Amino acid sequence: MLKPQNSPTRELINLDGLYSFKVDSDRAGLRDGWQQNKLDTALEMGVPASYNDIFTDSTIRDHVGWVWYQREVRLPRGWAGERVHIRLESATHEGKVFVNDVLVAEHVGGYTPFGADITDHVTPGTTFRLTIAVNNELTQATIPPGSIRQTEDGRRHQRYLHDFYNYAGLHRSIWLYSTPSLQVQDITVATGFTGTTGNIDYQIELGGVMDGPERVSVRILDADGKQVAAAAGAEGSVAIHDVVLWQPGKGYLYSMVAEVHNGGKLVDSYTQSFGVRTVEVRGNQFLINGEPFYFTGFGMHEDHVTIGKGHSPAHMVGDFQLLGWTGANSFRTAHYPYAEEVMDYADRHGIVVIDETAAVGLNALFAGFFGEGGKKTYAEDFVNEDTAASHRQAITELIARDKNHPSVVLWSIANEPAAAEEGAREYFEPLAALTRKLDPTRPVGFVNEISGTPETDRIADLFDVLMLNRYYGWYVHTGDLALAERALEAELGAWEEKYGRPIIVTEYGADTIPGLHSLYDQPWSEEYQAALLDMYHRVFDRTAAVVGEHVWNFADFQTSNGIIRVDGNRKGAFTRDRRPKAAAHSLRRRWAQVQHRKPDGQEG
Ligand code: GCB
Repeated sequence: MLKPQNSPTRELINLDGLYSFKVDSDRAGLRDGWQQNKLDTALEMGVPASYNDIFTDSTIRDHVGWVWYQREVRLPRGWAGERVHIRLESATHEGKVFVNDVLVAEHVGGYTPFGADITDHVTPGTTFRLTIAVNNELTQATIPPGSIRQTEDGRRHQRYLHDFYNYAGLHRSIWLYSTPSLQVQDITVATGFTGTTGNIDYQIELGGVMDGPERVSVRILDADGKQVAAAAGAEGSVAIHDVVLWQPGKGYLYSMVAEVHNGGKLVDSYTQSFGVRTVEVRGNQFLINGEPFYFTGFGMHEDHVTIGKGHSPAHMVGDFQLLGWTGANSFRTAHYPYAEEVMDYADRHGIVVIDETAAVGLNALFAGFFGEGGKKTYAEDFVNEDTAASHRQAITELIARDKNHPSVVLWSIANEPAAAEEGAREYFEPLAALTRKLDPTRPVGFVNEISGTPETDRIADLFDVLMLNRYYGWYVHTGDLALAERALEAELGAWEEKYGRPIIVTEYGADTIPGLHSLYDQPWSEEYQAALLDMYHRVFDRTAAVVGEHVWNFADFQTSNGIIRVDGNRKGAFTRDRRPKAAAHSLRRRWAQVQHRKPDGQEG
């Protein structure tokens, strides 16, 4: 799935900004066809952003159901004869897009793009009414899953089994773009190298009306725009001599200009960037370009004050600066695909990414927090065939969007599913196979929680890498780092011995209130957070199979209301407004020694 772009044959208009906004409290909008008229509302809402923290009215923040966005859009006169498309980078969790009265696109899954060819519904040089309905409901059939209950006083309440606030709305950009009727629809690039020669296998998919004989060709440009290779055909291989590899800390990118000619005339042109690199798991090592790679960094969240999960270029650059400052060479897109701009930035700056689907909370253990102890995960009333279908869609859409990003070195197909329960293998075996089929070039993993021990886990062998979230010293052996250290070392040792595969500890950390200090091992203090991380690092340094450390979390983030969270999850090395806690400084000291390659453009 190609990101829209401007090119010699395509034009792109950004539709971000203010929209009329209406909350559908009575669930009347779809029934009454709100798209047919100007929305009856005085509210306005900025796009992109979550709407939840924008308004002072708590019924908007807590609303469960549809909200509606609307604006007028003028189509350029010059687009006559072109195909016109609309694309939403995301609508969390479900979106319906109307052009004037007509439903042109609908999509479930809050973190991946969708769109439609709207040519037949619009007229160049005139305006149309764009209406977008967005639903934040999570059910057994969605990824992530959730359930809706009626409160005693008749309100609808959304429950979910994940530890981040259910922010909703139009979190990412909206685009209007033109293409020729015969167009490049998809490009897949796979790279390798032998000695100093890069080998690029590519595949180009055309769409639209073919009036033959189309001629497809590619030109490869280096980072300075100089042509270094070329080939003809919609599928093939090209060699790049004296190749410059994409490396952690050095995000060197080439461009593949894919062109379609017909009768000597350029019909379509699309430029796909890519990096030449390899990824491989060998024994207990994770290799990038044939060299052992050690992950330093964080599980993150798209989460900021006011805008919630809204993408903001300035906030994004700020977060990458802080990653560089701590010496992080990588991060995990916990617990959903991030905005594609984030992946592009990581590509350009040589930051390594573990790319995760939104499959978080597939675990009855967490239902216990809501008084539903004893529930089974893989059962008709919870993770069932509908969940599996949405999960397949989530994996398919993630790979379709992110397959050409060199920064992505590993797919994480779920966070903390029930791995030790009956039914886990039957559920995950086909999903692991699907992921490998869709992308044979990258390793595949899932993120395991503590009830899946080396003895009880039923699915670890289906995956290439062990990704473990462990909270010894926090949820287990709280405040006792000595016992925590023993337990952690014993468990990591058991995984190492049983599987001989690389282990990335994808979460470890402690909630910490900035400014709370203690001489003792006191949970919530800044000293305790730093001491806990130090303890983990001692164990990692003694365990050969550990190839990565991702602290939970990069920054404090918002959660739903609950008595174990104080204004959100406070395990950040940075506060929610991105000030360093003591732990951020100690991570910076450690990672300066662990990794020597700094991301491009970052102050060391
Ligand atoms: C986890 C989850 C993460 C939570 C974290 C915590 O295991 O993967 O989403 O936020 O624990 O802090 O409890």
